[in-house]
Amino acid sequence: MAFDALSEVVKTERQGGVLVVTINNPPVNALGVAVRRGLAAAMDVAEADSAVAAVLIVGAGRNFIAGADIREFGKPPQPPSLPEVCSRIENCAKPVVAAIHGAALGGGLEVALSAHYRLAVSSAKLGLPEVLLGLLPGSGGTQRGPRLIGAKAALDLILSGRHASAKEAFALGLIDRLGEGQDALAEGLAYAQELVAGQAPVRRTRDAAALADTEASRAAVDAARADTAKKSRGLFSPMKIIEAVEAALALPFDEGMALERKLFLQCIDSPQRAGLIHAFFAEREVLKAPETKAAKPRQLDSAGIVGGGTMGAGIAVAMLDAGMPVTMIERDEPSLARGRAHVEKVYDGLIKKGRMTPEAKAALMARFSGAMSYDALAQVDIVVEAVFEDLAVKKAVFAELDRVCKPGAVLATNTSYLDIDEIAASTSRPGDVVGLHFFSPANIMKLLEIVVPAKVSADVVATGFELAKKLKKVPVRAGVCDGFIGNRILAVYRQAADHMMEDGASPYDIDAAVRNFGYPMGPFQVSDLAGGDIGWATRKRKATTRDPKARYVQITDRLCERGWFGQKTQRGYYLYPEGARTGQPDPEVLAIIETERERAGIKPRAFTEDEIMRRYMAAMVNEGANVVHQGIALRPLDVDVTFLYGYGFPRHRGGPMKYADTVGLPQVLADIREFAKQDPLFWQPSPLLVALVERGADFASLNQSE
Ligand code: T1G
Repeated sequence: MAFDALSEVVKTERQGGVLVVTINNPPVNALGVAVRRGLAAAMDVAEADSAVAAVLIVGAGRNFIAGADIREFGKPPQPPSLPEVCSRIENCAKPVVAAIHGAALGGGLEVALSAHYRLAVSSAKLGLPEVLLGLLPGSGGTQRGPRLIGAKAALDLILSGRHASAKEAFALGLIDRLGEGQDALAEGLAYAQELVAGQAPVRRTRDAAALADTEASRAAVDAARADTAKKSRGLFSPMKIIEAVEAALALPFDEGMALERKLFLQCIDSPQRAGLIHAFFAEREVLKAPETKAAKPRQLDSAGIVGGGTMGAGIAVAMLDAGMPVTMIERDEPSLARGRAHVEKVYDGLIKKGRMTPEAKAALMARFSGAMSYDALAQVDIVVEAVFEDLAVKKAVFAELDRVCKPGAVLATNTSYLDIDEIAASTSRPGDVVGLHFFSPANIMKLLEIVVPAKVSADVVATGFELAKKLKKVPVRAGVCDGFIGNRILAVYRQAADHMMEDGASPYDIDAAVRNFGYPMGPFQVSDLAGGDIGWATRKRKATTRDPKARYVQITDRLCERGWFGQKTQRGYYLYPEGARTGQPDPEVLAIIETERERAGIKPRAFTEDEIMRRYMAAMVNEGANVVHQGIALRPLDVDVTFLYGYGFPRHRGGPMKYADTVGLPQVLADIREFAKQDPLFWQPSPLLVALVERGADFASLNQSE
């Protein structure tokens, strides 16, 4: 029987009495309009063909269906809608089987839920992750899901957005059959033929009865609402999800579907949806750097780390977790022992929490070795230097690496500030030197700035990206400048915060405003966590080159002079009695600020939360524009991903540059020009921002493929 193409992405073929409907819409079989039309047409074919006794829906390629086509959101909807396609499938007069492999996510799982029977191979992943995009399941997931698996299980899946394994899905009742092999088509066909032979009836999920225990269902909804109220930190869609699932308890199916649709469209209109979908695509676009397109990565089977301090040990853990053998170099035995202890401390902590066994730790540590001689690095594929942040010290390390490492080894530095071109130039192989800027704790923080010096070869940069993939990090390509992308922009908006503090805003009000904006912490809490001594050392290092005309707020220096570095000294901007992690406002700090204002001749004034955030974000966005303008970041989305994964920027706002587009660049520029009236030296509008406003464009216009 020849294939009958209902659309270029959906094909049908009758195999015996089963009509096999194959979705083939690379890369992930997203439910774009052509797929929706193809599926609806396939149901018509099935019903019209008397030789068809059952229908089997499968996906071609790596996945079943990864959901609605996210790129269609925000654009004018094209019929049929996915809810219509799902009810078409559910109302098919012949049994419909969904055979799942790879991902069945969002609308993909909703298509499967509208089928009458579901099978999944053991490697399949099933979930309703719409909440991660600021949405809710908009094609029956909130109505069919609870009816099939109960309110509690459905709310857990939908509110977490997590992917359930096929095994768990089977246990939940989300699927009826767990495939033995990995061939969904073969397993699905056998299952459909078995159903036909057994004259299995059409079984609509809308009629499933897992909500029968109304008391338990009610309790699940109430518990989820209470928990979400505490945890959702201003997110829009979680409460809409609960409202939709609650409707499944109380309303007839069709009315529940209508309410789900209404709530779904409210989520579509929320700016959080735009921010979260931007983040989804941006974290995939950052992988597409000129070097990753132009070159293949080098071998990456073994690694060396120079330096066993906090960063060196964290990087070693990340590499051990990724399955790599790691050799750590330290200058002497005690330092090496300290380095090993830092690494072991991470795993001992996991064992204590019951998240690792001593055997697993032993297996990991078996791939860890330490040495004092650089000769131990002669055969490794990549070395990451993580020693004290001093140029002379780093050059000495690279001279040793240049002497011992094999040809083709990648020589990386974890410097956060120093000039990598100068470090590279100190070796005979500058083409092999690259910056790999990890963030502390390096085994936890996802961001990895891949810093590209002038002479580096493309395959070395591509190797940096490959390492990021191996370590499950999010890589962002950055050019060489003081602070690269993240720390350079941080330095500027941190200054803006200091200016506001000296002008009258309390550091505690500034932190509160930043938290209300969606950050986990404000700038003064962050500096207390990181330790004020690091910033102090940087300010002292820069004192000789600082522009004497530039405003310099000395308040933090006053605290550092007293040894108040933050959590590690039980006080900084906040007091941390008995090592508490949450600080208390400190009246002595407020007194010091008062004194500094008098010394600087400043009459304090009031700041509203709105003004605090406009200044804070204007400083961040303006410097972000400079970083893009100077080619340090490839696109505005690279700045966004840097701040989402390295600086706690609230994901639902999409990143600073996306946020600026949401506010409108003319407004941001107007704010900067307003602020420049008091301080024209600090508030110099970025030429890129001015140019974009003049041509009526936004930052998104520079994110090509978006
Ligand atoms: N729509 C459009 N493009 C998508 C897509 C989607 N749903 N999913 C992935 N892509 C693109 C992605 O941008 C990338 O493109 C390529 O596919 C490979 O993806 C009505 C409202 C499925 C687990 O949230 O989680 O259904 O960069 O690099 O690592 O209720 O993609 O190559 O150009 O991630 O193998 C709900 C999102 C949608 C799932 C595969 N679904 N996708 O991971 O590949 S909302 C999701 C994923 C919805 C309904 C609602 C992952 C994956 P490019 P990749 P991967």
